Amino acid sequence: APIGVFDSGVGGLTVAREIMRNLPNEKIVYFGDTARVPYGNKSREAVLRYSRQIIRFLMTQDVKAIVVACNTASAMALETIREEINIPIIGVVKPGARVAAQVTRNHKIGVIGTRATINSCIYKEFIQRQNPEIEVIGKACPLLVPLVEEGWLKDAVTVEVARRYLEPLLRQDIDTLILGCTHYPLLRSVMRELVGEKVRLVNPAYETAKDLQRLLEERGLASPGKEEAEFPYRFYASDSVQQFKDFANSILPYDVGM
Ligand code: DGN
Repeated sequence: APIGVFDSGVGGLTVAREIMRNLPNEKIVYFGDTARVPYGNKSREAVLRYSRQIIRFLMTQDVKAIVVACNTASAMALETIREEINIPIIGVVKPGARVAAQVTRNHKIGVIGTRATINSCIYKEFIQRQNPEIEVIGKACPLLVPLVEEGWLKDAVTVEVARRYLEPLLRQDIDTLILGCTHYPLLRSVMRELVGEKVRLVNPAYETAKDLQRLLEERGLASPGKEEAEFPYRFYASDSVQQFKDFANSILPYDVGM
């Protein structure tokens, strides 16, 4: 059975990509809610309703586990939904928060994400549950998502926007920065340049793939291998399929079909 992965749009492909790299035996059904993106400025009720609808769809695809690839949906809907379904479900927030709490030395962690993710304070909550001494400084960076979707991954404009957002975090001397939005791992090199070598960058997409791997192994759900003949990944989008395809093909190493 495949893993169900969903996001508000194309961004969650960064999570799908980490699952493909780290769990090459697993099949994936990906759903991007391109009709209703962005989730970052929607209410909790709306994000919960959308997430439930998508999960219902993924269940019809016989998925064995679900990954909420969207930080915003993980922040606003995951804990409620977990109670409602009978297969394992994980989000991207907890894995990223756990690793950040482990790697920080000076106990000052910066988190960037959508406004909804930052306002929910969920990263802070998870981090301080592990260590209440850690200071967590959040910064919403809403302009970065459209820049990434425009493909301006190394553009001077993107660098300048990111610099403005990161300045207050760097002034507070963070030693760890969580890339708390699906799109930000694609800005890794820009971020690296801006924060310098001393700040640890935490990529929740990668940490989530690792957590998924552990979870599948623990529950005896890991796939031993996949049949070669069949393309193991299926993609669905609720609108703008061509744009979805273009973006997907720009970040994944093969044609997504659809
Ligand atoms: N996928 C969203 C997130 O990770 O928070 C970003 C895009 C959006 O819905 N605003």
